[in-house]
Amino acid sequence: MKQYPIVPLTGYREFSIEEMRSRLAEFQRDVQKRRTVRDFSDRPVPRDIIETALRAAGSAPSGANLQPWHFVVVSDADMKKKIRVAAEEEEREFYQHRASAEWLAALEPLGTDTRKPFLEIAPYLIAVFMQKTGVLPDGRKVKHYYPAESTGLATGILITALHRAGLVLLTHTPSPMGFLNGLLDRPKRERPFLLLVVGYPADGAMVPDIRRKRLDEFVTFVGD
Ligand code: IYR
Repeated sequence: MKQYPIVPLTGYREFSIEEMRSRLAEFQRDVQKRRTVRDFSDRPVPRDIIETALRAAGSAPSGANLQPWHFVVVSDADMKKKIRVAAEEEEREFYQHRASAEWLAALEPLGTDTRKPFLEIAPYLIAVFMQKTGVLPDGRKVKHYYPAESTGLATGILITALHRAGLVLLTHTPSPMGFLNGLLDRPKRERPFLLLVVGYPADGAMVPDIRRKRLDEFVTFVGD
C-alpha cells in the first residue's frame, strides 16, 4: 500500500498552562454531569445535531486508520417499535434464564428490568456496529485492526458530544444484539456494539444516586 502524503500539522493550537487549566476544568465539570438516563421525553431533536455529533465521533483514532465502525440512526417509529419488541424478547430471556445470579445481583442497585419503553419514546436510537473486516472501493475484503477499541473510542466521543449539546443518552446493550443486523440490514461482518438511546430527559426524570470513583481509586502515577 502507498504511504499517505505527509503534510504540516496545521490544526494544532497551543494554549498557555492557565488556559489549559481553565479549558480542562470547564470540560471536566461538564462531563462530570453526564448521567445515564432511562426516562426519555418524545421531544424531537433536529437531525443536524445528531449529524454533527457523528462527525465528531468519526474523528476518533482507529487501528491503521481503517475507521471500523458504522452508525445506524433510527428515528422511524415502526423501526423503533420493531427494535423494542426484539430487545424486550432478548431481555426476557436474559433476566429469566441467561443472566447469572451474580450478574443479576450486580444490576439490582440500578433497578433495570425487561421493559424498554424508551426504545419507542426517545427521538433517536443509534445502533453502533463494529466492523471486523471492511470492503475496499474495488470490492476486496480487508481485515480491521483493534475494531472494538476503535469503535469504543468513536462511541465515547459521540456520547460526550451529545452530552455537551445538552442531550441525554442511555448506552443500552440488549444481550445478544444480533437481531439488529437483521432489522437494520447490516452485513454479517459487522457486529452490533451498542444501542444508544438519545433525546431529552422526561419531565421529572429520575436516576440512581450513584457515586464515581475518586481519582486515586482508578489512577496510578509512576514518576512525578
Ligand atoms: N441488557 C440488560 C441488562 C443490563 C446489563 C448491564 I452490564 C447494565 O449496566 C444494565 C442493564 C438491560 O438493559 O436491562
